[in-house]
Amino acid sequence: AATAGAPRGAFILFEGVDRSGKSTQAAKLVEALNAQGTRAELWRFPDRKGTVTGKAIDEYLSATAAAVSSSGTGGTEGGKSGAGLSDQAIHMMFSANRWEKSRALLEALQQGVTLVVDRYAYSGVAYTAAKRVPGCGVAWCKAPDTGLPAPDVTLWMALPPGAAAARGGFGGERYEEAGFQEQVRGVFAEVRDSSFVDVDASGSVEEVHQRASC
Ligand code: NYM
Ligand code: MG
Repeated sequence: AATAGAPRGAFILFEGVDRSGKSTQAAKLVEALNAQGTRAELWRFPDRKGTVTGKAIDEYLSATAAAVSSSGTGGTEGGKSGAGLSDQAIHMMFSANRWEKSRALLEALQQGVTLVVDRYAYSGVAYTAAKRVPGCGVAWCKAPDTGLPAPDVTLWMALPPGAAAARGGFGGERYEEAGFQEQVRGVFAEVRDSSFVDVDASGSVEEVHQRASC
């Protein structure tokens, strides 16, 4: 039940390409909010652990190229059936992953908890549309997320082209490739809406934190 009289928490979203500093900044923002007495929690999507879809998504993202091609011929890679999912199927999985958490997300907000969320539906659209699969344009990509709770603000981690890749540390997951990341950035630019606020994501962790928390 909602805490009587508690003001609704804020839904603060971080979006950006891989290696733009979202996870670091989201964690720091939660820490700062809690330190100033605002109840805040860090959530992230994909939620790989607390969901039915999380395991398939994790298998898909971590699959090697070899595992992907063998699953394409019907192999299941030791039961890792997420590895060879089609572009359409994995898109639905990412969306379903958000829907799995949507009720709990609304309940937390209603109870006055501020949620700082690391990626959400904009990532869903950007990464799939960036693949340029025929029939899977932006409108198609947005459809399954229609009706999800919307963020109050989306902090866009703004970096010049190539800067995120130059930071290095791509972990070898699917999508972590500089050329593809630039396509992803392009779709983000196309789908940004009035919830977006640009945060200059260059410079030190502390500098970006100051910008993200004002
Ligand atoms: N990703 C994330 C998608 O492709 N679709 C989605 O809906 C979401 C939320 O998952 N490279 C991709 C973007 C990332 C990857 O996320 C894993 P993270 O935040 O890098 O762990
Ligand atoms: Mg990543």
